[in-house]
Amino acid sequence: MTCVTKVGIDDFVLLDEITLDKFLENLSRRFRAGLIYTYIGEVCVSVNPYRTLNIYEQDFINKYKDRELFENPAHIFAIADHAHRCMKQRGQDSCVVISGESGSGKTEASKIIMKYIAAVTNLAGRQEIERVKNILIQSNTILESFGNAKTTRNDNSSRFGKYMDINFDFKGDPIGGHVNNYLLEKSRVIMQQPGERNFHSFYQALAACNEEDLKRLSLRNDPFGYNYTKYGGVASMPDDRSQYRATVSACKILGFSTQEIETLWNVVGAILHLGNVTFTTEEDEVKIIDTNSMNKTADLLQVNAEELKRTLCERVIAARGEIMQKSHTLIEAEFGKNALAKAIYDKLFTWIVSKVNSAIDPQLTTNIRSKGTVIGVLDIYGFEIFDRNSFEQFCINYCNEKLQQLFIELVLKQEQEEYKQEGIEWQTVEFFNNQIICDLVERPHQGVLAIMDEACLNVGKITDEMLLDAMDKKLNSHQHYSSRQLKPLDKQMVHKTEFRIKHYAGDVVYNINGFLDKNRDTLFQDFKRLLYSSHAPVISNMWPEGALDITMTTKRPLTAGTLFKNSMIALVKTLSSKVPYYVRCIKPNEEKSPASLDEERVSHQIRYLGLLENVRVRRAGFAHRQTYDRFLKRYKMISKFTWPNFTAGTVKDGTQVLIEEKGFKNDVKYGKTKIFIRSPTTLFALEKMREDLIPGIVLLLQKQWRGTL
Ligand code: AD9
Ligand code: MG
Repeated sequence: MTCVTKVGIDDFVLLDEITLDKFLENLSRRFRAGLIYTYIGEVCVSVNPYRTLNIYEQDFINKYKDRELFENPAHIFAIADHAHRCMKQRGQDSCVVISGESGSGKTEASKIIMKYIAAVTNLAGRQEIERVKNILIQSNTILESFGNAKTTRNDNSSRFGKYMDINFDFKGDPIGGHVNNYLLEKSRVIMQQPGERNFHSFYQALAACNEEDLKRLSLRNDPFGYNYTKYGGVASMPDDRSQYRATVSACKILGFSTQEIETLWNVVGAILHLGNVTFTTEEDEVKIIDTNSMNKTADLLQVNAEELKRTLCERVIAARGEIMQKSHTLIEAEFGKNALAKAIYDKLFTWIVSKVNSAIDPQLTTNIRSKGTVIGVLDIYGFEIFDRNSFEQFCINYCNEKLQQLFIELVLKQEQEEYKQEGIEWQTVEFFNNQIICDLVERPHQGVLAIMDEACLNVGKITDEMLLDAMDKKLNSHQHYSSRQLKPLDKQMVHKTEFRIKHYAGDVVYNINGFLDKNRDTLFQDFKRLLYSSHAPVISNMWPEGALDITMTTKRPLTAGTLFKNSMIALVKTLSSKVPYYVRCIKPNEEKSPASLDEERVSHQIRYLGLLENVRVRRAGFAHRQTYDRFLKRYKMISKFTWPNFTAGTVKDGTQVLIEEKGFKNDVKYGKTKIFIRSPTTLFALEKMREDLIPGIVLLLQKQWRGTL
């Protein structure tokens, strides 16, 4: 086992001065020594080490199992153990919220937590539980292959948000789970920024399919030979081949049939071929230049090639009771093709998530009817700023605002409000509340999303530039929004097609081009009908809306922005209903280097994550609080004054008598309804006394019981 020497302090609450310099000094000293975890009370701050550390093996698991946070050096295992133990003991649902910017280590942290939970459960070795654990872990492999990609900020960047519930039975063993996925960045399917890649799955298919598979898919192992994989200028990565094998094996473990696995890769291949379809115009009609690619696409999607050709070049419209064919313009054809590629991939991803969910559905995997208790693990895409930021970054960054808001609500605000309510003397800690930015995005009628939705109602009449105008008019006076009137000396000038939002984590300039289309997110009905007609059941089932007849009118679907907003509001509601644990991830440098900690970048993160405020609230705060009633119920046996019952006063009086007898007077404060205990060691000592007495009490109760016989 790696010997962990003590470097710096394990909990920022113990800093002698709460300043940015001291915080940073402690963090970097520990980072250099390979100690990447440090607490703020029960919050775990984690710095991405960018190297493999030997701190996750079995000996470490043994060390952290069933231990209190403060008994061992800071580690994410301790947080996982705490969440699991509390869930088991108190029967309360909990969740681990992992946040931090892109590349800070959130996805790795979520996997470490899941592996720890898998390692400490099912000691009885029940077969069905082993199966569930295996599936939970293997699902990450598939979801990452299809939902992650190389960006300039992270080689394995999550391009979708993921919230996974793990269900436990009364013994604390996992019996199933459920994944909620949030907005996949599907524009990546058709275009990548320089230095970036499409989703891993495309390169895996090209690099690793054997000759026979490549022949079936009519593909060549050459990412630069396909438009959809060549734009970023980065082809294969060393892991593509092994990851392909891992993905296929994970699919098998999750119960995908051979046919389903084949369809999965067929769809990936079809999209690659579709990207190579090019158009020209002849006598005002759009024609396909490369019918070869088009035929291969049709083959792999198992749809009629003529029909595909037709839907790519024209569409059927119903006007005044008549059904007519209307040829696309060149731009429309290109747009339609790209929209089709994005939609197919998006549906494929949703289908994969649904397969994962049926494989781990607790009611299907085991015969247990109750869903038991739950630990949710949230791993979303981190805050990101690229050279060019679009609708997707806008959604991703809004999502991060929402999570920061939750952190503020639960950690900074509620804690302080509780002290006030309980009448505990308290020096208010000021912090930046980002609610104002959430409002800027989501306010009804006035927020960016509402303005966008209004513009989307006027199909064909409103352009992106007009949308920007409308936003300018409504939002110009907002402190966190700016567009046209920027000071000339401003470093980040915005142009006529851009607007800027001052996010909690930094200023981001968004390019408005494409916002309306991406928000509207429609696909020509002809394509839906075509895919519904596919002979591959998996594909056909993905497009039930294709069954609708051309003359049938459908309700206008909700926009992508509104759907995302609704899913974020639902997510926050879910998280708020559980006992939260936090992992706050920090990215040490931009070079993905294990050797350097860029002080400026790290200070920025400490500031915007509100970590100093977190320490301040925590420091003046208390490790534990409990209503007098529950406190007394739990510890009454350790004092002769309160055992078996305290009758000389209220539960508060009883608590006071007990605390004074045991000599903890100076470490507690008495609120109106709760006792507040400052240091964890006091709590630990109380627990220990209780534990030591329990065997005696059990014996006593047994004697009494026998006596009554
Ligand atoms: V993004 O918002 O999805 O773009 P994440 O998820 O925050 O981002 P990720 O977990 O993917 O970042 O970490 C980025 C890379 O850092 C990983 O691929 C690893 O190479 C590296 N990393 C992160 N955490 C650890 C760790 N605990 N040990 C070793 C790590 N390497
Ligand atoms: Mg990630």
